[in-house]
Amino acid sequence: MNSISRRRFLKISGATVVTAAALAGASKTVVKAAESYSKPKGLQIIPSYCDLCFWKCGLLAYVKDGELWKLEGNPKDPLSNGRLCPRGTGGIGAYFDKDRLKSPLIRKNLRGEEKWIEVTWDEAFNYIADKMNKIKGQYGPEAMALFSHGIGGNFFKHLMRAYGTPNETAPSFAQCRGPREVGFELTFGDIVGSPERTDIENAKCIVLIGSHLGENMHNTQVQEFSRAVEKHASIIVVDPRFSVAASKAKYYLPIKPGTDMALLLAWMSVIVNEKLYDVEYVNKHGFGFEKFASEVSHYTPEWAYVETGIDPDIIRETAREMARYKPATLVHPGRHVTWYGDDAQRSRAIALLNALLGSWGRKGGFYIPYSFSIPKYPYPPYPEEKETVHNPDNKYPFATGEQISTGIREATITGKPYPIKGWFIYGTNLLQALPNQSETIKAIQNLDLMVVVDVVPSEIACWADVVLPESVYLERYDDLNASPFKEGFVGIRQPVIDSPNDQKPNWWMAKKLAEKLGLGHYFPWKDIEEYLDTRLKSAGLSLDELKKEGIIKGPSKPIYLEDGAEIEFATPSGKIEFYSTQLEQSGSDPVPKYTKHPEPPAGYFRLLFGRAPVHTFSKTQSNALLRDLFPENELWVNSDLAQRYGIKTGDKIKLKNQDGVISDPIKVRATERIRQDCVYMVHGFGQKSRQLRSTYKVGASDAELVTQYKTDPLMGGTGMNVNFVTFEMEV
Ligand SMILES: Nc1nc2c(c(=O)[nH]1)N[C@H]1C(S)=C(S)[C@@H](COP(=O)(O)OP(=O)(O)OC[C@H]3O[C@@H](n4cnc5c(=O)[nH]c(N)nc54)[C@H](O)[C@@H]3O)O[C@H]1N2
Ligand SMILES: Nc1nc2c(c(=O)[nH]1)N[C@H]1C(S)=C(S)[C@@H](COP(=O)(O)OP(=O)(O)OC[C@H]3O[C@@H](n4cnc5c(=O)[nH]c(N)nc54)[C@H](O)[C@@H]3O)O[C@H]1N2
Ligand code: SF4
Ligand SMILES: [Mo]
Repeated sequence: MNSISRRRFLKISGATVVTAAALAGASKTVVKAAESYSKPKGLQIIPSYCDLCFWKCGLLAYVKDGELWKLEGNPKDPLSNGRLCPRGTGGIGAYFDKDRLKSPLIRKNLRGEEKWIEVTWDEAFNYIADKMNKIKGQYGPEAMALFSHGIGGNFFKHLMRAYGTPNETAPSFAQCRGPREVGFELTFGDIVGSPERTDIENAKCIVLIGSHLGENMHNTQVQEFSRAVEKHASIIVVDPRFSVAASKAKYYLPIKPGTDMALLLAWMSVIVNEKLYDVEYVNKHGFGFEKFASEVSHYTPEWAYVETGIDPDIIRETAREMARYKPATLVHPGRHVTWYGDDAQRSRAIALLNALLGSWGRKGGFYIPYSFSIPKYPYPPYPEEKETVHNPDNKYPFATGEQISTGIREATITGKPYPIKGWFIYGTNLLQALPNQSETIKAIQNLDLMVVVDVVPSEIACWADVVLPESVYLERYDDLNASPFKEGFVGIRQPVIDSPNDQKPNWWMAKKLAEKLGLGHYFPWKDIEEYLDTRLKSAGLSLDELKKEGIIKGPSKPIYLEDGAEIEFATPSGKIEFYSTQLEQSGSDPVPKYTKHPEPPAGYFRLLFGRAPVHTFSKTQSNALLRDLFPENELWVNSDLAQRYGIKTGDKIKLKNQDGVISDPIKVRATERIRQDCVYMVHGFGQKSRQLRSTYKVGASDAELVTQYKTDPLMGGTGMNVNFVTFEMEV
């Protein structure tokens, strides 16, 4: 098969552009307020960066006679390389979204009833400031917690620190890449980070363990993957589902879900026992190799076969294939790795496999990233803070500075170690993103204040006391983007069009609220241009130039060891820890071990979920351009299984999980491309906000069915692939 690749990638983007233009044409009736602005004549091309996901690709917005026309990649931007992904191209739909929030709202009746009173910004800020002052007086400032995802949260993070709370978190860590960062840090003394430091383009062998690149559409990675495919890189895909990436693979390993650790251990045993590892690299940089080798050498491919269902000969062959191309073999670390609760150890096993192949710091493996260093704004010091509540008694010994979101939720429910009475939520849909919705709702019911800043009436906004409507990314400035990458650069987000109604940007809200709270001196700048100008000047750069170009590049540096890049292993031994004394001291396994995970009971199937190329989590379903391309999610069911149950493609069924939760109806997609012990759906659908008319109960919600989760004992991440569902036929 030859699906994705550059051609398909372009085809999808192309289709989106056409629809975008059509929608822009039909827009005049939608955006009434915009008519009153005096629109500039002619074509303007304004650079900015995308926010359809958090990758921050540089874009060029084409505005014709004052109307948004189209979005393209900024050729100067190293992340987009001049091309946006299909979601980014469809970003115009966020501006035209008919369900957008238009003015601040205050709750009228009970939480979750979705009855609102429209208020002015001043009224909204007075209400919030009054409640925040009361919370501070009664419980202390630490009783407020901030949940935020995306760069737009920066000014609220600053506000909350100024107010005096240390509690700040996001589901994009402990429900996403957290375990990976901990597993890699324990091994190499450094995290993978975002954008991932994966040199996909130069890899000669790429191993994808569940990372479904091509459906998971992080632009740079997908472009690099297409180029690697064109250069005939050897691709090994491990996935219970025949993903788009699997269709590019030389080896496809349809693993039994939850058994990847067995495969990883067997691969390492083959590489160690056959002495296929990078001996020089391991001798030079490794610590505790002998102890590690003697532990892993017992895991034979025959043993792993029983766990994983993968033929032992294929395990040997793929291990040798990886070794053949070392160090240009990239065992991709994945991103959404919160699967089974032993995820930090599984990620550590992936790190160790890469260490054996010598790929950390090497071309075609993991490069050494750097960013353009732009000094922070010189703010006054923050007040002294209490300890956070996310990890009481250091229960999770390797929890990081990125706090555990479910830990903050737990403290909100129990009031321990101290009460949390206010949630400020920016750009994160906690009902879709956190496991076990009923715990989230229980926590919400304990709050004295809940504020949601969003662009649409999302599911989480339904539960808020105050909803603040934000301008979409095309209408606002945000903080500078200086992501760590293969080259240093700084990118700007700037408005390309006015907000159609009374929406405001985050920086404005944070500053105004600070003033109401008597914290105005923490926002000494007049407006964000002054803030950006100050930061850029201190790096010797010009705001005017950045506004014109969108991107300014910094001085270049080598990024591979072989080119003279410096690498530091910030582990206790100063080396790559094949054997981890830190883990040993904490009473955990110093070398990863295999844990068997419970299997679905008879008549039940493991619920798996992932991404569609044209949607981001739960945030793009109401975007008409993207909805056009992928209106609702489907349930992947193995064809034989479907036949046994008498269901076929196109039928609508409901799912019931092990706790009796029943989903909304979802269309069946009977396919050979998935194992019989699991079913699969795209995340983000089945939303329950009535005001979000275009998405209300469209498709089914995986989040609703994730009532069980397994917490990672090392770092507190929540494994969510541990739910089982059965089919409910009558719809
Ligand atoms: N289009 C689009 N792209 C995105 C995003 C988006 O919302 N939309 N979100 C971005 C973000 S933040 C993240 S974290 C990533 C997530 O993307 P990834 O990190 O690639 O993926 P996951 O969601 O963990 O994995 C889903 C894949 O894992 C497989 N899988 C499930 N269980 C197992 C198992 O036990 N073993 C193995 N080997 N495979 C398994 C599923 O069949 C599926 O193919 O995507 C990023 N890219
Ligand atoms: N069941 C389940 N849970 C998951 C996942 C899964 O696949 N399945 N994936 C996990 C992963 S990998 C991640 S990273 C997290 C992601 O979790 P979240 O970060 O919570 O992502 P979304 O669900 O897309 O929520 C984004 C919210 O921001 C709003 N929004 C969009 N644009 C703007 C804007 O410009 N300004 C403001 N203020 N708001 C905006 C959207 O309307 C939406 O309400 O979820 C995790 N949780
Ligand atoms: S990957 Fe796509 S959606 Fe994400 S920032 Fe880049 S273009 Fe936008
Ligand atoms: Mo994520």
